[in-house]
Amino acid sequence: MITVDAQPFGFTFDPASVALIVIDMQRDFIEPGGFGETLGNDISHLQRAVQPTADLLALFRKEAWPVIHTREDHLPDLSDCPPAKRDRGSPTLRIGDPGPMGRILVRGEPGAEIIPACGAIEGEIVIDKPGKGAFYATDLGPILKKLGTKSLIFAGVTTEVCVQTTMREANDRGFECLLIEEATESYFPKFKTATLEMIRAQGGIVGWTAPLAALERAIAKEAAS
Ligand code: C5J
Repeated sequence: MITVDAQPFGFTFDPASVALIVIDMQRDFIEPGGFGETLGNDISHLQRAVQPTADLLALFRKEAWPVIHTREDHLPDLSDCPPAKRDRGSPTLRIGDPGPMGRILVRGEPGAEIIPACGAIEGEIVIDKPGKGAFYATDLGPILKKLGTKSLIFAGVTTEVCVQTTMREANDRGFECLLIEEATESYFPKFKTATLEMIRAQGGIVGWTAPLAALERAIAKEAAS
């Protein structure tokens, strides 16, 4: 067993039943000229999560532990996009509209792809999800059951939306969840701070948070023992 120095207390996992889940590191959310920036968001906040997420991916690949990536996107005919999601508010661009990197959040379009620094390699699982949570309307549950996963380590964007929603879904399904603090970001720094606090409040009501270095130390300690 490996124990990470985490908040609100040590996060212990079995390397035989851990998986990494990297949420929505997509071009349209993160890259200059993408949908996120078009909406007026400061994408530099999200870019801070890129290198730590790449480092976390490298760590899992070195250990040969399972890696799952998600993408928030929709079928080209938008049949999996509820009108409540597409029509809400009065944005200049909506899901399915032509945007700076192809149709916004449509599967197969350039903007829906994962940024190259965090892209999936052979053998890794990529899940396309129509919702904010990665369990809703996807095969994630059966995939984790088949892998025998009990503990999930989380990274990705945005902290308070798709990362938090998926972590809560996972927590309700009985998974032990750890969010790596530098490997997640929000367009709104105060939302990231609040989300980390919410996750670990009340004795870890949703799960744990820890810096990447704490996970690296814990793995190195186990390897040396
Ligand atoms: C994600 C969003 N991935 N903020 N989506 O968090 O709409």
